[in-house]
Amino acid sequence: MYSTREPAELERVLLVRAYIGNESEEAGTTDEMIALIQSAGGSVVAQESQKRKTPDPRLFIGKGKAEELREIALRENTSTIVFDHNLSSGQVSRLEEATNCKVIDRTELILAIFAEQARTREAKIQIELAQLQYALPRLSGMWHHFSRLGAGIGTRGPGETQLEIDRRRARSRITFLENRIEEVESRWKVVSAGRKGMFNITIVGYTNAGKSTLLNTLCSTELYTADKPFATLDTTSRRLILPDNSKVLISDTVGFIERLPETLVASFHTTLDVVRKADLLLVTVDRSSPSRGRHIDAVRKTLKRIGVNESVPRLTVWTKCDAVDDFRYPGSGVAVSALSKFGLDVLLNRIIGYRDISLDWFELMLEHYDSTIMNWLYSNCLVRDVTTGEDGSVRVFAGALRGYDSVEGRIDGADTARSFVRLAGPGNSVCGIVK
Ligand SMILES: Nc1nc2c(ncn2[C@@H]2O[C@H](COP(=O)(O)OP(=O)(O)O)[C@@H](O)[C@H]2O)c(=O)[nH]1
Ligand SMILES: [Mg+2]
Repeated sequence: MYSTREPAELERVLLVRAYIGNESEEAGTTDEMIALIQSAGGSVVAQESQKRKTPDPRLFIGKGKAEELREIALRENTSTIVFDHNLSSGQVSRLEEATNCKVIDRTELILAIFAEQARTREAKIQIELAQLQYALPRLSGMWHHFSRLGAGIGTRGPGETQLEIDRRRARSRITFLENRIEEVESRWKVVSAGRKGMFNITIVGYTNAGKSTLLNTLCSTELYTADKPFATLDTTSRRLILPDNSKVLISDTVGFIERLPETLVASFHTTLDVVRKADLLLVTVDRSSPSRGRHIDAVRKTLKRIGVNESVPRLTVWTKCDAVDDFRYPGSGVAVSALSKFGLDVLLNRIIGYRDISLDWFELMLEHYDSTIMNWLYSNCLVRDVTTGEDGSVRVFAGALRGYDSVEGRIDGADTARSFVRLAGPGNSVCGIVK
């Protein structure tokens, strides 16, 4: 279901999880790991867990357990063990020694999926950088790791060339990639300057929440969607026409996951800029997933980790409501189904509400219809109403997209401008007279 490879090609995997202290298995976490492993081209043939007070500094799990894993791997005919934890390089090599298997930790697994999914140049640069930075302190361990086992999960991307590169070459490749990312960033700055005049919405959420499908349905586009983690690694922005005929920009980006690797957060800094710079975040939550509580928590933590300001408005969008039997209207947020189109009108109207309160509303009186000023207003403001008086004077009711200063600067010295009044909001109440 998650992988496009034939089952025979899937790498047989033994999945290991340790529960530390009073941790216990949370609903959905094992299914998620199975889905991640399938996305990376593996198939879980056996699972093991261990309860421990603290992780063992040498092996993470106990020595006895490691020996047991070696036997299970032999019996199940697998030579790959995936840990649902982040391990130190020392732990990985000692575990490989003890189990005679290739050992992959959570970060390496997620990096492998990203490498597999990367399509654009930007995504490929960012993922290669993340993989190299992760591999650098582990290079000695990896030499033996790759030379012994050849192809498989985690060997795509820089892994293939790891054999012949030494640390120095890895470092110079990192510098090269960092420079490329800077180039991408400067190009992005131009793009984001263009976004300033528009209300920017970014769809965020757990991986597989239905973000790309929502954007496709709203904008009638055909972005790639799939029932697998991390189908999207890039940011795509589209114009969305609202029911009042105004336009906003809406962006879809990479999904989040619990314990998103640090190296990915750092490398995908540019991609994630669209989240930090948004005027409104649509926080999608798969209403049909039994793990939705955990997902909400992971998304909240990730937004904090990537430095999203608390002041950016967030609207919860409950997705896939068609797939829920006992559906009750949620207390807050909007319930939608991209499939049946249920709730999309409510969502669009809520977006209008958020957009409207973000604008600087004003009333401008012109001596007569001044087409130069009017054209400027139409491209820099949301013009809601234009009325012409008996004397030919024109009253414009609009919201500034780039602040009052931009409008005041434009009409300053213009002969036709008779008065300019700042309003408290789209509701017309005056908050100060400027001109
Ligand atoms: N039943 C149902 N499935 C949906 C809906 N929206 C998305 N999906 C499915 O959920 C999976 C993930 O969707 P996608 O948009 O790729 O998720 P993303 O990772 O958040 O971008 C796909 O298999 C979609 O077909 C919906 O409204 N209803
Ligand atoms: Mg997507």
